[in-house]
Amino acid sequence: MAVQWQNFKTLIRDSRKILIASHAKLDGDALGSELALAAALRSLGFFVTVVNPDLPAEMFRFIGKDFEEIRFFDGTKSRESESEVDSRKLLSEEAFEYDTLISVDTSARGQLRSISELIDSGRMKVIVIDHHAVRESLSEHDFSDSSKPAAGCLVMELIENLGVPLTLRENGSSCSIADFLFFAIATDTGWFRFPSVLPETFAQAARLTEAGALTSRLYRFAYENYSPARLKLLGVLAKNSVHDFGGRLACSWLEKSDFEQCGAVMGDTADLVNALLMTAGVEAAVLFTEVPGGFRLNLRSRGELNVGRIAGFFGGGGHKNAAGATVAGRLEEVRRNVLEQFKNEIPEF
Ligand SMILES: [Mn+2]
Repeated sequence: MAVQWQNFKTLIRDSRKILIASHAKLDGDALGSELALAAALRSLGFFVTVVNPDLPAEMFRFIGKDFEEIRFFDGTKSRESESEVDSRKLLSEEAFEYDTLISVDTSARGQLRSISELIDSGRMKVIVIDHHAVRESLSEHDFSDSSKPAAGCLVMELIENLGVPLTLRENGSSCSIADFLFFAIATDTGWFRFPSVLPETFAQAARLTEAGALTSRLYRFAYENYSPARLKLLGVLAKNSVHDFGGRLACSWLEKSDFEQCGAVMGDTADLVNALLMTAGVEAAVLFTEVPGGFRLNLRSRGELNVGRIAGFFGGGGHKNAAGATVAGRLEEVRRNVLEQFKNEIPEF
């Protein structure tokens, strides 16, 4: 059933100060949805602050002014040389001045970290806008729809319902609402190629493009932002790749010496595992990255193959198609154990 946005308007009629929050490890959907919603609600006269459990990745710096203004409530070091933020202090002294909290792209307490204390306090109205299939019930005011490929799709419906123009750009911001929403939807759908994409997703993308979203510029910021060191690391990953189970499983590894040779840092490995899915016939991929005492596993799969269970076996976690774990031991031993799990998990493999 379509989300009843009319009820949202009624809900916030008496709100004055609104917090917008999302999950830890912010992705493009979380960030784009938050910033679009914040701009829209501010244009309607609300006082709005975006808060998050941790820092957005550097790749999101292109959003400019808004990037600097995002607040953190989880005791993480705030950007650059600013001092450590005491989340509890902020939570008690400042956050409670807000009367409404809107959680976008998550309804999981664990993902909201200390922000969930605001919800549990019962001192503010809580509204959820999420698209994940598995959800906790954080609030009776839930505007979620798991048929949507991105939270940005829901936030866009809401903004259009509120009558705020998608072309709106706040003073000093480098992005319009259309840019934020396009970034949210495009990144959460792998630039419109995941099976979650619906005909209406393209219709939404068309409206955002009409509203002036800088689509190719956004693509560049999302995916063509490698450092030279990261590109070299990708080369090592490709060179080290091996295929097992008749080409259905691709593995590769990056050792400490590889990082030194490439001049790369741990953050340069983000999403590199996906490159292993590029070979024909591959159904799952594992990247082993050396960490002190062992290896970090990044697992990916397609379709029904559940790498989340494999990560779970090693004490990690994640989803069916994307998961991670850290395993102690030497590379050969860790790799052997992981292959063993693939054998157990998928007998027909
Ligand atoms: Mn999302």
